[in-house]
Amino acid sequence: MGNLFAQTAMANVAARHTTSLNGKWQAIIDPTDVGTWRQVWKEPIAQKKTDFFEYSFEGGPMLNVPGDFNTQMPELTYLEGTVWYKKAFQSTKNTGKRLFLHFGAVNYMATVYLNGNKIGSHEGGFTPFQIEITDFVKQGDNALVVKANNQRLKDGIPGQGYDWFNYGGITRDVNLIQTNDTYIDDYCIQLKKHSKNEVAGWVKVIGSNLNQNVRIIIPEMNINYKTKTKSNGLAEVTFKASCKLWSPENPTLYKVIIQSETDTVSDEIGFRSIETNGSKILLNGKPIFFKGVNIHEEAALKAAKATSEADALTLLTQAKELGCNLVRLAHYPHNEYMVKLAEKMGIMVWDEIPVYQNIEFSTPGVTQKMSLMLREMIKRDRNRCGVVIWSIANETYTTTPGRDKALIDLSKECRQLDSTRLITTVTCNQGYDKNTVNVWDPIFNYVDIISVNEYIGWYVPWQGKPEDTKWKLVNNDKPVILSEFGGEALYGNKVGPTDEANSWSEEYQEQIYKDQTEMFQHVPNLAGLCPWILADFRSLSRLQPVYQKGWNRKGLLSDKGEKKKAWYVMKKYYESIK
Ligand code: GCB
Repeated sequence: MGNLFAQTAMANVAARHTTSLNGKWQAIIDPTDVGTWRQVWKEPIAQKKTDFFEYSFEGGPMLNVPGDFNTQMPELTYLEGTVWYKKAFQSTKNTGKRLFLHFGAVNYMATVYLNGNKIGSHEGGFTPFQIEITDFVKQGDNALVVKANNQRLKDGIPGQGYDWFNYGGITRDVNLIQTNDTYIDDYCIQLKKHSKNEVAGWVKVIGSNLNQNVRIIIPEMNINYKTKTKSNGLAEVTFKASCKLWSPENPTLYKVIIQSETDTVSDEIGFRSIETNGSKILLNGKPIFFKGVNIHEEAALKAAKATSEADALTLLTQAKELGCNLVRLAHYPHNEYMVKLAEKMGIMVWDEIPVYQNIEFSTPGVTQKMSLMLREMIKRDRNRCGVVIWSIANETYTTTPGRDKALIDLSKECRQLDSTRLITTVTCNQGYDKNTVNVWDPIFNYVDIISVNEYIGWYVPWQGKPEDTKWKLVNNDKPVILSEFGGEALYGNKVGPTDEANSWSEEYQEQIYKDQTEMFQHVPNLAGLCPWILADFRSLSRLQPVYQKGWNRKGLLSDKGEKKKAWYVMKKYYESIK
């Protein structure tokens, strides 16, 4: 069946007619990927007495889906390679219906086989994809095999080096989705840019009946809006709506029913406006300061990939307790539970794709991957009013060939896909000239927010008194977010002089935060903060054998959820901002 690629997943899987394929899957552990030439997905059956096969799903280990494979068996801890997964499922052929396989995410490369045939593949560990199986599925028993490979690739996104744990496998939910022949693939229902009472969007149907009447029903607002698709299946949506605006204080969501003649999808949507005015960020027309925190998709206390709504609740409750009104979901799109729950809890979301540090921008195919990941993320989250920022990259370098053009093009594509949210890119290219921080990267001319990672007091020593630090900006007319700052400390560690970085002491980290809060007062255009990071997280690049032990210890919380001294500094600072 050749080199088939998966499709970008339809929006809002939770509202579809689904059958979950979560649970125990059979597995073949294949670190050297021999299964590819042995073609394990064919699952041959011995015909003669002399036949034998050196592989089988039967009698092998079982893995939980969703879940990373690394934390499910000790021998998989450091695996960056192939695991084959198998799930048998029953299906009934329904005339006039279509069937899709939907994966929330598989890290990093997924190759999917059904009943012995390859049906699709997908690259990228943090975004959903779907494969239509209407024509491949059999009445009765079906065998689904997925090759999940989390090998790091030079031309991957992210590339080979990154400071988080490379959790592999089928890390998010798997569902079968049944639709009618023509179904609602995607929609966008949100306030028009700069408006607080006008909805502007669209609905897209896919299938053989592209000419359809479409309705948007919002019972609580007494809205029953009618529109029609054009011959391309796209219906424009525009109507007045007097709604309670969504905000962290009042995270109002409305039930919104999107209905075509052949499909209905129900969502909970909030309405708010987000924009900048000079150096200010305005939510619903009023200046807002982003009290943020960085979070990795790692389950608190479990040292494993976060996979469930309960995991999301724990992380977001911690962020709330710190006083946050925003979470930066670093450095890749987190699972949908996280985004939806944040919105319900009144926490704004910064969504980001894993264009991280040393990306091979000029290697053929790389910019296409970036753009696909961006489209997959936006398609999944565009109806989440909680998402206020799309971030297209973290810590890229002007010296990397092709970087400027790639990011400029991506920022334009992002704006074209969604002109309502704020777009940013994060850099750490600033210069330090005595006590002046010089933010010079011209890439900021193409985005709405200047986001700077500075680790003054940790990677970069203070050059004078924190409050005397001066900042020079490449563009004075844009808001600034300090998107990362902090330092490492092992919770409870009492060894060594606390005024030395090498002590890994809470006191040293606490002092960094105290100095930082002094400096914040003097950062021009400061509109938000995201300390690095909510909690200690696993990272194989952290080799210090006594204090780090494979963990990045910059958490305000330990990996056990204990509050370090710096937590209280940051919390107090957020409390002081009204
Ligand atoms: C950074 C990166 C982040 C790292 C962090 C660190 O600048 O954006 O991914 O984990 O620094 O701890 O060094």
